Amino acid sequence: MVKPDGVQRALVGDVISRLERKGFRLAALKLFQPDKALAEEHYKDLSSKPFFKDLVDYIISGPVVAMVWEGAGVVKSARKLIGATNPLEAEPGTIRGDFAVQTGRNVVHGSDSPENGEREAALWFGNDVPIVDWQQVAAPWL
Ligand code: RTP
Repeated sequence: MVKPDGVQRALVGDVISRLERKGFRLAALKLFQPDKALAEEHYKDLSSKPFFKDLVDYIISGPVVAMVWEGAGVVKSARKLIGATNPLEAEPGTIRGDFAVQTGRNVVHGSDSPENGEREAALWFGNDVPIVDWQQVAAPWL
């Protein structure tokens, strides 16, 4: 997901481009304004954290871009491309390392397991996730 700060800063294209160039396949995409209930459910594992309210306020502060990406090892690899949670600790060359300075404004979210990816896709797109099943004709090994 491109978080509201990423959308406001016109970084959507760059985030998509990095995942595309790596060799992953975009399977679903949606720009929308999340509500509080959805943000709270998405981050429910963090509900006891002191920053939870600020996190939810941040996620609902504007439109986000939810995406489903497919490809071998995509969850682990996308987390590497995204970089550390604290952008000041994220390596240069990662999305957060290149574009952010605050943990509370770190541009993107990436699912931390395939299971959570499926849970989050159902949450953000609805149970019938509109996955487009297609092949990269120019690079069928992907
Ligand atoms: P995400 O879920 O957004 O991809 O981030 P993550 O796995 O790298 O980090 P996680 O621990 O799951 O935290 C989720 C988001 O909460 C905000 N956060 N703020 N100390 C803080 O103020 C703090 N810690 C985390 C960040 O926006 C983080 O991405």
